[in-house]
Amino acid sequence: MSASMSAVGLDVQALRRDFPSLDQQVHDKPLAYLDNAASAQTPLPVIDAIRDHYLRDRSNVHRGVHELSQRATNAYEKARVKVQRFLNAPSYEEIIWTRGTTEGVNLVASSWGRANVRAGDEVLISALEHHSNIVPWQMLCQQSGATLRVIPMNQAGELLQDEYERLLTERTKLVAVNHVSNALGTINPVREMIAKAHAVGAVVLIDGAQAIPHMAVDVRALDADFYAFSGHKIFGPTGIGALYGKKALLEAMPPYQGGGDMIASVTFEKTIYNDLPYKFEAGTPNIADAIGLGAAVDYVQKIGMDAIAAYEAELLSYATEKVAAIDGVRLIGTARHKASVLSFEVVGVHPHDVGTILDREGVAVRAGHHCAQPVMEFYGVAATTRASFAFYNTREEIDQLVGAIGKVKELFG
Ligand code: C6P
Repeated sequence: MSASMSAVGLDVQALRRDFPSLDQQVHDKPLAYLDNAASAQTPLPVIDAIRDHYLRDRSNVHRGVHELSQRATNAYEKARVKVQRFLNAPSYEEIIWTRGTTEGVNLVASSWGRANVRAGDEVLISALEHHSNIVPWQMLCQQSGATLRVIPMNQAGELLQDEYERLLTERTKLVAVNHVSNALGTINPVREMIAKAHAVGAVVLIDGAQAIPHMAVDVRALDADFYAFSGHKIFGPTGIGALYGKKALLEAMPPYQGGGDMIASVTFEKTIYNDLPYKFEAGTPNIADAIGLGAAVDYVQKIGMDAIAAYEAELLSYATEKVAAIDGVRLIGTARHKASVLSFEVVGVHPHDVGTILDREGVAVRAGHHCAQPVMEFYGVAATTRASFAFYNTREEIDQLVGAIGKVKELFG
């Protein structure tokens, strides 16, 4: 085992060389990038895949008979199959390219929701949701006359499963919950939650934005009806993501948007829609970034999702112990099952001040409400400071974080 090998066998120093952006100074300090839950860094193979597309194959997809268009189409569709296999989805037809998790949720709320949700029905979300898994359902409920219900949580940030069971009734048409909370890091027991929802006939959407970079996701084993994620959280480009949906559901759903590529034929009298997945992909897609996301999926699979999860569990436990031991620091979110997120407050100091001082020490974190204002309200804070880890982070970077929090206390003590 080389000196840079972790206890679980990840050669972190070697992996870091794939991420040139990690190797820089910020305010004359070495960068400790601990804002991965917002956007992770991008490795060279992903950058190369995008570059290769622009250098060699740049053209539109599904439209040209010429060589460049054929090559671009092949690479683009190959990337879809990579995502399909990564999620263990039965068919490539069930993978729809989106701009990210937000668009995936909006697609389901607009298309499935408008076709299936009526006055008197209920949509069930949780107290842990990101705004993008709240607002589209609120909009749907306002339009349809349905009622939005919320699964409550405890002080640790765990959803109350008995309350969940109580809220599930024959009126529940859809359950939308995240796999991992972005504000607290709680891993929700989605497999069991999906089974319970199915028992009352409800359809389930899982917001996988924060789970996808940290653990193996198997949509078949979960029996998820819809699973949405974003490319930029899994070391891929921004502006691209994917939505998995069960074929039977997708086939029965009306299109989300109208335009080119989503049609089989158009006359002024009638349009026949294209087959899956293209029915949901109107207009020229984000070709280069879909290819980049395919490369990102290859990249993490090469490392191994289980190895990533094991290494990050070690890192989170080290960070939790170190940060919790600092006098005057309160951890926010202490669920038994957590992934890669450490939210905290330095008592008496505004998180924006904490974030700014940490930045001066080279430590990049997110300070704010994390687009999860109901979570902040639950804990009675306007915002938290959030450190979030990826497999390329190290114990030394966590020590740097701890030292920087010490600086905050020195300045505000
Ligand atoms: N959370 C964070 O710093 P988009 O913006 O569409 O890629 O992802 C939205 C989204 C949905 N669900 C969860 C659980 C998320 O964490 C996010 C994005 C970022 O926590 C940016 S707000």
